[in-house]
Amino acid sequence: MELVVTVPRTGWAEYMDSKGLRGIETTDFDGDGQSDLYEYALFGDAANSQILAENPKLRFGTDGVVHFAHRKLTHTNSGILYTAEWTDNLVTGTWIRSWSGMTNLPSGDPAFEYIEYQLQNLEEEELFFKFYVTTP
Ligand SMILES: [Ca+2]
Repeated sequence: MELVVTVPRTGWAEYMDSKGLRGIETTDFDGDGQSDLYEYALFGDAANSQILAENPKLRFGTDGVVHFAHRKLTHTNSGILYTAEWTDNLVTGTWIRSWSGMTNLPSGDPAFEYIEYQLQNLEEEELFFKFYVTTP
């Protein structure tokens, strides 16, 4: 008896095939300064240097709430992990993944949504944000 286990392909694997990419996350196939993985994860085109990924957006609301938003693939098995962190001190602070709130918003493209994180009631004079996309 032979047992064959088929692992479902991720959206990242499908994307690499469709674009003719080499499958190395840090490769910049089209030479535009953005990695193939970053472009796939954030609405860019890894095979077209004219279509760059969309960087996260930071907005300070008049209500004192800080909004940090990024695009996120809606693919159920995208093969991408999105991590957003903040700290109030780059020397002595720790990077925090806990936010006051998080909202899913439509992006206008069915392949993506926006994830918006909120921070409120903070007394800090400075805030720093770190964002990265990785494979699991
Ligand atoms: Ca690129």
